[in-house]
Amino acid sequence: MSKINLCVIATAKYKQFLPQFLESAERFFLKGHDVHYCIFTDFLEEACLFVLEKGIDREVTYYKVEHKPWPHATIKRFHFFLQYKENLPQADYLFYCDVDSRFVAPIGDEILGDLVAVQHCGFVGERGTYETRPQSMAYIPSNKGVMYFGGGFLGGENRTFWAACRELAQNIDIDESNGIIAIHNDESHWNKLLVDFPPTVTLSPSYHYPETPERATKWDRLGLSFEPKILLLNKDHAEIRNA
Ligand code: UD2
Repeated sequence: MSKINLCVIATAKYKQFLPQFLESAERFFLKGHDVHYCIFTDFLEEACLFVLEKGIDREVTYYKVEHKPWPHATIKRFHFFLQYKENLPQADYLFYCDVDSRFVAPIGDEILGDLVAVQHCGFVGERGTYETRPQSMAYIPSNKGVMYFGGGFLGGENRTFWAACRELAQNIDIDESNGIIAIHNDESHWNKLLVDFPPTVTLSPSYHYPETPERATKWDRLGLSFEPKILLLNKDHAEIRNA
């Protein structure tokens, strides 16, 4: 049995996803392992109530972070983790998952590895939309990069996870000091890191599966099909980010 920290960020309107996220993690995420939910949120009391109401059995710890307009909550994710590194439970592996996700089938030992990434559902068979501006630390030249990874689920073994967080936070800070935000925020930096340090575990789009599988039409054309394991929930981007 391994000790696992599952990190999730839920600020402002995204808190509405927390109950279903935790409920589904209880049912499907690494059953048989010692999983601790680490919730980064801007409103501790409200978040705690959600959990009490839903009767989550596994350990939960809350870490207070400031909410700022989009894309702060996502692009600062590695900063949030590092800010509380010493307060997080000791773990063998750490994972991050978007809160607007739902685990819909058993997620097991296949996700345990040194550096874990998931292939983006929308870019199967394509190179994806990397950052193309050389001024950005997330820049990937046209002769590099073969697969596009989603930012919605990532993780790794303790030391590797923290080394990656430090590298990513530093690169995001450098961009910020140069007035640059990478095209897909944290996801662009994550993809750049994976060009330099390829993942040891590459998860299929089963772990990045759109709730409305329109994007999956490409899969049909390629003769591919995947079973959903992590569902990416539909949302009204403009409405939910308006906080
Ligand atoms: C993609 C990635 C996401 C991130 C983002 C970068 C997937 C499934 N998702 O999704 O991980 O890399 O692109 O642009 O690959 N959040 C809050 N409060 C807010 C806003 C965001 O808590 O006000 C958190 C929340 O956990 C959310 C996550 O940040 O799930 C990412 O935001 P998103 O889901 O809106 O990002 P999206 O759909 O662009």
